[in-house]
Order: sequence, then structure tokens, then C-alpha cells
Amino acid sequence: MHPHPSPPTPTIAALATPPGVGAVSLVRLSGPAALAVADLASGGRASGMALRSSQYCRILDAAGEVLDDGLMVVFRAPNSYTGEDCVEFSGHGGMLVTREVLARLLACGALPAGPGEFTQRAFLNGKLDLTQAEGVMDLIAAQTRLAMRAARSQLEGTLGRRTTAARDSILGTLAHLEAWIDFPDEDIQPDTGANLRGGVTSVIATIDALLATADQGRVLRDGARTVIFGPPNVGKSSLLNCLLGFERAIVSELPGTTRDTIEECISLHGIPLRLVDTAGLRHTADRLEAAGIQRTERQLETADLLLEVADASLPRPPAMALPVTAATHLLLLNKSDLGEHASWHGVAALRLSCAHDSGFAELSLAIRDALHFNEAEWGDHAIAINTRHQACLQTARHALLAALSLLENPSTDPELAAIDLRDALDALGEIAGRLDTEDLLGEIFSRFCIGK
Ligand SMILES: Nc1nc2c(ncn2[C@@H]2O[C@H](COP(=O)(O)OP(=O)(O)O)[C@@H](O)[C@H]2O)c(=O)[nH]1
Ligand SMILES: [Mg+2]
Repeated sequence: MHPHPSPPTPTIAALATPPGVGAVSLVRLSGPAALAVADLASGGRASGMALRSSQYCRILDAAGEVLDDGLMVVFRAPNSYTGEDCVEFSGHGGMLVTREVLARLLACGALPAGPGEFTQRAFLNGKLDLTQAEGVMDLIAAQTRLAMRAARSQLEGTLGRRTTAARDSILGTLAHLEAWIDFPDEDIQPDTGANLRGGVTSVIATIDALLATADQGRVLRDGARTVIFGPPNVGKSSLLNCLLGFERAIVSELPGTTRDTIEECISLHGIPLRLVDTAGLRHTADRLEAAGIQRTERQLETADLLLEVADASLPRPPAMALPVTAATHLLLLNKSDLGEHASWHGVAALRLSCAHDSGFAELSLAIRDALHFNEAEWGDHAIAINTRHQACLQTARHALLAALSLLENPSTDPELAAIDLRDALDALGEIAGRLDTEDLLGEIFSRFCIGK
């Protein structure tokens, strides 16, 4: 019986620039028929073109009427982004003209590309590993310089190389162990067990170092939820405004003015912060304000960073009962321009004044440290794993710890440790995309935009 021949890969087309009005728009084609489609649409221009040179061309409709003119670039497999034949057409950036050009390419035999399909093809053709493909998406989504730098490093393959090296090391250990299993009568060096354990231990250390960047990764991708809270009238909304650099929240001398939570994003030393201003925490009979306070409590539970604001000029209030969180908690003594009440003397806190715009340099450094982005903890290695990498690394770590404890006990069957090592191999391989689950690939690439 003959296996079914696999269907030919379709040629896909999409608008790669955002839809809308602009000077130029870029339409992309990729697939085995990319040149043929472009030829049909341009009156035979594409196939005669020198590679990677741009050439003026016209896109014509079925009747030969000019739809648009612009520049065409041809890339031949495997030397293109996707690894397939690719054609890019840069035309006029009008809504209708772009749509008409794309429609013409589809009429000439291309299929509309799904989200991330170009990058998915680049991955499937071995142009990128999965971490690099995710880096492409992170780079596009990056809102701050630091997020951009981490995405760039991932795009350049830093994480992929690190996890591949860890995998190779486990592969070596496994080969050793299997030799041991297969030839039990051979003379085994007395230090074999120790060597095997040493190999596993060093990979666990690599994994731990990568896992330690998970919080930074989440902050760079989603922003650090930074919740400003404290009693009414201490200057929480003023702090938000100072950090934002413009007046956004309603500031008033009436306690209880901020009843809802207000959220704004800023970049602080390149760290994306999602600042949340909250209703003042106090006991109240006002139902509306009470609802705001309840909301504040919920905000505190999900925060990455808590900025507790107090009035330096007033007596130190009794400590508030806070929900349990892992978030770092900074105490800020605002209104320090009014002088400090004796009850605050010796209390570890950042002194600032929103009215005089003072203390903010210290505050921004303290925030950077609290989120672990200072030079010592972040430096320029710029690796920041995402939740998918984190899950794979945790699985690998778990399996390696199990293997290690089996290897420590000379009476256990070494085959059991080999099973754990293979599990670790699979989990590490999955990070860079050694996997055959289409579901996962579909999941990852569907989060891209169309045309990428
Ligand atoms: N003297 C002084 N007044 C401040 C300072 N920060 C805020 N205020 C005033 O304190 C009052 C309450 O500020 P607001 O930001 O609305 O406090 P919130 O209720 O905690 O949000 C307003 O009248 C502000 O102008 C400060 O640093 N110094
Ligand atoms: Mg307020």
C-alpha cells in the first residue's frame, strides 16, 4: 500500500502592515507558488527578478487594469523568513487599494494566511526554534526598552541555546547510564555514579537559574501590578499623578474621593508598571466607598508590588491587616515637606513629597530593586522566561530530582533513573520546540497577528 501523498503546501498571502491609511503597505506571499501568483498578478514581473533586489512593478486586476504600483522583492527558498519562496509587495497604504491588491493575490491562487502562519512556517522549516518564534511575538508586543531587550535576546536564540545545551548534557548522562545498564559486567569506574550525579546536578542548577527569571519575564510581558494603597487623604492619587507625570486621577482634599480603582501604565527604568490607585482603606458607612475598599483588598491580593502610602505629618496609625501576598511591600512617607511626626522617627520608609516632587529618584530605584531588575540580578543577560518555558522547566527539574535520588541509591535499578532522564529530555526539548503536538503549536501561533 502506498502512503497517502501529503497535500502540497498552500501558498499564503496577507497584509503584513496594520490595516489603515499610511504611506506604504506591505503584502506578503509565501509558499511554493509564491512566484507564480506574483507573476499572474504583476504581468510576469516576479520570476524574472534577481533575488532580494527590489523592482518596480504594477499589480493588475483580471482585466489588466492597474490596481496599484510599488516595489516587489523576491526571496527564494530556503533563503527567506519562512524558508519558502517569498514575495513582498510594498504599495500605497490606502485601505481600499491594499484590500484590492490582497484580493487579487488570492484570486491568483494564494490562500489567506492565518495568525502567525508565516512565523509558524519559519519554525516548521527550521529557520527559528520555538523560543525564537515566541521572541518575535514578544518583540512586537514590547512596551518598554527592557521588554524589547529581553525579546531581542530570545529572538537571537539565547534561551534556545541554553536549554539545548542542558538537554545535550542530559543526553550525555543518559548515554553513560545506558552503557552501564547494557554492560553490567564491564569494569565500571568507581566514580561513574558520582559523575552521573554531577552531570544531573549541574543541569538542575542551570534550570534553577532560568526558573528564577520567571517573575521578571511575567513583569516584562504583562507589566508589574503596582498597587498604591493606604488611608484616605495621604496622597495616593497625588503619587499616581507624580509617577505618571500628568494629572490623571482626581485629587481632592475631601477624604474618600477615590472610590474606584484607576489603572495606568508607565515605564520605569524600562520596567513596565501597571499602577493601580485605590480607594483609601478605612471603616466607612458609605456603601459606595465600602465597595471601593473591598475592591482595594482584592487588588492587594493580586499585586506584584505594594506601595503603602502614609502621611508623614500625622501620628503613625496602627498597622493594617493586609491579605497575604508574595508581593514586595514598600512603605512611603508622603508629605514630608510638612515635617515628620515623632512617631515615624526611625521607621524604615522612603520619605517623599508629592507636592514638592522630591524623593522620586530614590523611589524609582527602590521599585527597580523590589522587582529584581537591578544590575546584580538582571545585568545584561536579559533572559526572561514565559509561563510555557516555566512549566517545561519545572517538569524537567522534577524528573531530574527523581533521577538524582535514584542514582544516589546503588541498590535501585538504573533503568528507573533512565526513565526519569528521558522525561527530563522531553520537557527540555519541548522548550525549543522538539514536539509533535500540533495543538500546542496552534495555541502558540494563534496569538500572533496575521501577516507575521
Ligand atoms: N503638603 C503636601 N500635601 C500633599 C502632598 N501630597 C498630596 N497632598 C495633598 O493631600 C491631599 C490628598 O491628596 P490625594 O492624592 O487626593 O490623597 P488620597 O486620598 O490618598 O488619594 C490633597 O489636598 C493633596 O494636594 C504632599 O507631598 N505634601
Ligand atoms: Mg485618591
